[in-house]
Amino acid sequence: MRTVATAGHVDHGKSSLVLALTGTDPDRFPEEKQRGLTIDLGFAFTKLPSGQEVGFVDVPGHVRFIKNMLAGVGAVDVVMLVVAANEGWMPQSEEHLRIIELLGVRHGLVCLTKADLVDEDTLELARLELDERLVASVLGDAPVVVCDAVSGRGLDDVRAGLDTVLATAPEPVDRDRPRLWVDRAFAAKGAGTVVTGTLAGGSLRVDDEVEVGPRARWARVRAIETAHHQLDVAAPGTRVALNLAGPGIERSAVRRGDGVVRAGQWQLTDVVDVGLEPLGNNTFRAHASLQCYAGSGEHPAVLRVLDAAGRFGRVRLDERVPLAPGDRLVLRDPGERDTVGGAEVLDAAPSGRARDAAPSLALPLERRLLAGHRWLAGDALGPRAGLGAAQAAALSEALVRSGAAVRVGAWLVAPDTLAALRTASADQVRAHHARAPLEPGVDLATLASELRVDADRLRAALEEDSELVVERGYVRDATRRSSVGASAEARALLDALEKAPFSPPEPASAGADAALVRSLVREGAVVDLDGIVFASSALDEARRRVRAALRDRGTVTVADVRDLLGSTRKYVLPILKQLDREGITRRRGDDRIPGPAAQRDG
Ligand SMILES: Nc1nc2c(ncn2[C@@H]2O[C@H](COP(=O)(O)OP(=O)(O)OP(=O)(O)O)[C@@H](O)[C@H]2O)c(=O)[nH]1
Ligand SMILES: [Mg+2]
Repeated sequence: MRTVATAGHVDHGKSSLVLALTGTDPDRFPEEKQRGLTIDLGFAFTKLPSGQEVGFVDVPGHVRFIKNMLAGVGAVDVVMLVVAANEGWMPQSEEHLRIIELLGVRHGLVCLTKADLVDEDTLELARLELDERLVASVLGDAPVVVCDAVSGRGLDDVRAGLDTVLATAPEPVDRDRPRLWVDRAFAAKGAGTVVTGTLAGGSLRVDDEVEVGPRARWARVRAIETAHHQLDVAAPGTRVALNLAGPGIERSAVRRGDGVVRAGQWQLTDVVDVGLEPLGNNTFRAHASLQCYAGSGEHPAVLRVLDAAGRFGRVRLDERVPLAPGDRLVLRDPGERDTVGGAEVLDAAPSGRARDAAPSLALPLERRLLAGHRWLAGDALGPRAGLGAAQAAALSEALVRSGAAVRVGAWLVAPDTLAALRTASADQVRAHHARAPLEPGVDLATLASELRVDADRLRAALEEDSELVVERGYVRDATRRSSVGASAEARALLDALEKAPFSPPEPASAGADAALVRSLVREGAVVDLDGIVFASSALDEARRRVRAALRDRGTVTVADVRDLLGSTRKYVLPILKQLDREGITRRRGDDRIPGPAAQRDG
């Protein structure tokens, strides 16, 4: 199935044509029927002579309801522009055509209707005017059909024309990234919440898990319906009604303008960087409050122009919607009630400052993303680039192969970014080694915060760096000897020693050989006192306790120290001899009194 939206000035006969073609009156509401005026979108289906199924989205022509018109054309790629022969080209004929162009619609059929109301000369004049209006537009080559909905004149030509246009227009794109902009949401009796819209970008199937933005609720597609029959799979381009099931998917939580996307595939965003396309002689003010139309939604938005030439802008929306590069927005001035222009999304989640953004926005998509973000998580590439998984994988391959990006852990990084980070890290680490030669290196988290990068990225960046080594949370120069204390054997010995600090086991009984003990002594993790190996922390603790006792009592015996440490003479004697050497204690007969270093740091 394909979907076609109507367009054209109020009262020009759009709904009448849809009714004549489908047998369904798209004006659903009593007020619409009463006033003979379309207020909100209407929907109808038919089968064309070729067998092609087509769904119509019938839009209102009145300028007051342009918001609803925009909601209807946001996801279609073919239009039927309707102009009444008796009135000719009117303001919303023009505005609708411009909107269609801004949205990137390239295909359509033009119907010159109400032909029964004019004579042949007037009809001919109307045709000429139409040609003039259309020639430089996207509908310059579109077939023009003369018709009227009263006598049925030309209706077969309209059907044939639609067939031709749909056959020439490219199939709706399928990137395996379905998105449905909700144009209606209602509670169906016994079925929960139903949303309708024109599916684009990929297929959806029953049981798919979807997110319903902006509130990013999770839901399951319970059923899909189109033209009153059930589908298991809906292809892009189809008008569908989705029955959604899930916690929090009550009717009130879903509105027109929401996006339904496959879970995890899209960037829900309320800030986008765009390329600006002012309409005619319009210009965008440097700072402007505008109405922004994205998909089927209308959003109060603030536009900030990013460059002197007015080519780029940053748009802040009132809420988060699923957007990707290539999406087109329409910007209207709520005060002037006028379409100022359009915008193409270039970056759906800009991370840098607005005033720095313009240069990278001028680049083609792949380079733009890297230039704008420096680091791109592999699984974010699809949402950021607006690509399905397979295409995103191919893009990341191509970026790496061309040298535009380097794979670092789970990220793609611009080579100059990586090089700069490594250089800055090396500088900091060497400075640290010079300052603190006994320390194993710089703490990774500290280094990361100094370099303003997150620790995971830094770790990944340094993993394959030949100059630096990350070990036990420290970054050190690769040319410095690795710390023995990091080994499992060393850890086992230290654990055993620390468990019984003042009556430590023989290192051999903890599985440590003499070489390991020597290395640990060199690193300062253990001390060897007359052949007995203690953890350095044990000696520190003994020092502390003996000092404290000397302060209290002025003198201590070997037996006192033995009790102080809960140990035996065998271990206490070597400790006291060490304290004598350090000048903390001094022998006097059988006692120990404070040595010259007793009060230092005590
Ligand atoms: N004589 C004649 N009248 C027509 C024709 N098509 C529509 N009309 C009448 O024109 C009026 C407007 O027709 P609609 O189809 O409602 O026009 P519309 O473009 O849908 O109007 P909006 O949705 O409000 O923009 C109605 O009174 C129709 O009966 C036609 O081909 N010939
Ligand atoms: Mg109508």
